[in-house]
Amino acid sequence: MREKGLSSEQLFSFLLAKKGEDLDHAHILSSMCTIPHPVAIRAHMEFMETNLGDPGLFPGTASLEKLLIERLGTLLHLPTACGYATTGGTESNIQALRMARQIAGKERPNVVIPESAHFSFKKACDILSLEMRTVSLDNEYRMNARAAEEKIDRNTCCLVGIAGTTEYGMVDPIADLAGVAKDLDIFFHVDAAFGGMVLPFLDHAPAFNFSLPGVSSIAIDPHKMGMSTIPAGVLLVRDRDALCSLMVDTPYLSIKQGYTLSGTRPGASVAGAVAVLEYEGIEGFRDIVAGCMKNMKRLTDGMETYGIERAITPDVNVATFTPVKVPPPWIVSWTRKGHLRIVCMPHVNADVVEKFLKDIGEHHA
Ligand code: 0PR
Repeated sequence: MREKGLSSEQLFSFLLAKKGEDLDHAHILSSMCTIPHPVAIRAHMEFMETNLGDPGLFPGTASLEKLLIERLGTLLHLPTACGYATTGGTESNIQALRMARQIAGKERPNVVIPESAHFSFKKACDILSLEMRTVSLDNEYRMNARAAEEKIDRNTCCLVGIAGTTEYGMVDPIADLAGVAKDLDIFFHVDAAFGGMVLPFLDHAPAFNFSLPGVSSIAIDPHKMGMSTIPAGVLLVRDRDALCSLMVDTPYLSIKQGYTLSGTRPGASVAGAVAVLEYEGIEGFRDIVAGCMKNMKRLTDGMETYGIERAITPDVNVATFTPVKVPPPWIVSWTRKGHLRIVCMPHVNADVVEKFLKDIGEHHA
């Protein structure tokens, strides 16, 4: 540390210069995060000092977390769902697998997950010493329920399905998988970290939520399509006993037991997440999601007029294409199979799409 501190002027000129080195969202087409909603930013600022790790000190903020769980549980067809606000999909997925492992109590537990699963499952399996069994995908990048069933044995503690895959935006056949899990009495976790805030607002979305009796838990992230501030994830659980299998004693806190992974936890981004839900409502989110889908369609049509074909027609707003050179300053990403990937987040608006298409047109010709 410095012996003598900086003046606030020096300090902020240093900090803002660093911020200036960051890339501009106007050209970021690769991210599953977006510019936070103005009400999320305002709410976040109001709740800076709150710590949900000691909720007895912040009962008002804690009740906002409860409201967040209730709102998202209701959105996913289980108003009585329990759960808590995590730091994002990674923590939700780790905790879901931890729950499944606790409940099953197997000596050599394994989990069955699709090849398309986010790398957070690899982390979860490493931490929890779980054998990870991956199921290959069909030609539409979805996991087949029969193929998943073949990998399940008496040591399987969890089956995982993805509702909105990171790379291709596909939804696994969640209803079929839920049926398999129900028949075999296996914990079934749905990773809807991305798709959870998209699918409920689409007209013809595949089933993926708690309306399917076999679904045990769902990860859904306000800091992705929920337009909240980072970090804001949510883990929703059907059965309170399952969640309570994660309980540890927290003797000197205002609550005597806790099931969260983090200790100190931000209330600010929880307030941010609630703010967006309350401000936009179902109507607002329908418009936001419809806008993203419309922009993705325009992008896809535009690319195809240049002969750049889509890799697949996605279920949510993740567009993928046959590879093509992309000029700077555009930031895109590439799937493991080498497809060009563009996530049509709210900041990738109609204007951005037109500018991108114009640049691609000039370079591709
Ligand atoms: N599950 C799914 C389906 C995901 O897509 C992601 C992240 C996670 C879980 C993990 O969520 P957290 O990152 O919140 O723990 N998907 C993006 C990815 O890894 C996250 C991301 C966001 C990446 C913004 C880049 C970026 O700029 O690709």
